[in-house]
Amino acid sequence: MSLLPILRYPDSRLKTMASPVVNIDEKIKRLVKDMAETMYEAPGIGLAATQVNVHKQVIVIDVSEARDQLLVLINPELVECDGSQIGEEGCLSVPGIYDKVERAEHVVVRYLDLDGVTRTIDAHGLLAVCLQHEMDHLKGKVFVDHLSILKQTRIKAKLAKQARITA
Ligand code: GNR
Ligand code: NI
Repeated sequence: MSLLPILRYPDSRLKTMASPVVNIDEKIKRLVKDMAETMYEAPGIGLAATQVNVHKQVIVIDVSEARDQLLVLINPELVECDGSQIGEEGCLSVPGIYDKVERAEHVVVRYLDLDGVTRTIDAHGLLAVCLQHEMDHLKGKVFVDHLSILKQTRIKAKLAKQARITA
C-alpha cells in the first residue's frame, strides 16, 4: 500500500478526461487500494483517479461516519438525476477552499464494482453530491469551475500565495 501524491488546482492535468477501464486487472486493484488509503489518510470522503494523475474512470468514496463503507466505482455513468441542493464543497485538490455549489439532490449511477459486476447506486444528499463531484473530476472538472470567474481568480491567487509560503 502507498499514499499517492494529489494534484493541486490549477494543475492542467486536472483537466484531463479519464478513459474507461477495459480490464479490472492487478494494476487497477492496486490503484484502488492506494486511492482508498490516500483518501482515508487525507482525510476525504471521495477521491477520483484524475486527482492522483491516473486518467482512468476510477472513484473511491466513503461518506460513512465510521469510515467503514468504502465504495469503489469503475466506469460510472449517470443514468438519472433530479431535484437540486446547495451545499458547501471542498476538494483535496483545492486545499483550504470551501464554497457553495448547486447539485442534483438525487442521482442514479451505474458502474462496475471491483469484480466487474454492474451495479447501480440510488443516492440522495451528501452521497449524491460526492458522486457528482467525483464524476466531474473524471471529466476534467473541479468544483471551482462551477463558481464565478471572479471567485476562480481569487482562489488561484490564494493557492499561489499559500504555495509560496510553504515552499
Ligand atoms: O473530502 C471531500 N469532501 C467533500 C465535501 C463536500 C463536497 C465534496 C467533497 S469531495 C472531497 C474529496 C475530494 O476532493 N474528492 O474529489
Ligand atoms: Ni475533489
